[in-house]
Amino acid sequence: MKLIMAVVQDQDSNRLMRALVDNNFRSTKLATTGGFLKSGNTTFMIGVEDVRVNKCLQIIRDNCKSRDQLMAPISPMGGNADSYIPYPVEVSVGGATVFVLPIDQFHQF
Ligand code: 2BA
Ligand code: 2BA
Repeated sequence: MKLIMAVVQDQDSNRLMRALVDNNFRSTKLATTGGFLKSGNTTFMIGVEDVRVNKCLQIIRDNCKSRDQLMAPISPMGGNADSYIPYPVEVSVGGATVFVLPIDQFHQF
């Protein structure tokens, strides 16, 4: 068994969750925050049998889009002036950042 952890954009999360349910994958959705943009994103924890990992990855790929997002200028107020960015910067976010971890044990009590 593997644990798939997928960080996706909030806009894609409902569609992805529906697709996972439709394909009989069980998951848990967490509200998370990206360290760089400091804005909300969504992390899915999906425990899957080894033989279904590729199918799950395919579903994530099909349901998560990459988007450009503007990063607001960082105010120097109260902070280090070295980190001041005076203009908005466009960054490309997602589709999905996915980790596949081995599961040592899986219990449901
Ligand atoms: P939920 O996904 O909201 O599922 C709640 C309960 O609904 C499940 O209880 C199960 O009895 C039933 N259920 C879920 N998916 C089903 C399906 N495809 N067909 C039939 N019945 C289904 P639990 O199995 O005790 O799970 C409780 C919660 O634990 C789940 O909430 C989910 O958040 C998490 N979870 C369970 N298995 C998981 C897995 N493989 N990966 C990630 N999270 C899991
Ligand atoms: P954030 O950390 O808010 O990052 C959003 C986007 O900003 C990133 O998109 C990337 O394009 C850009 N970015 C992040 N750090 C950067 C840096 N040091 N310099 C320049 N640009 C940077 P994605 O790479 O698609 O990542 C989307 C979200 O996935 C991230 O949100 C973070 O929550 C998560 N993530 C990405 N890589 C991760 C990792 N190695 N470990 C844990 N979480 C990760």
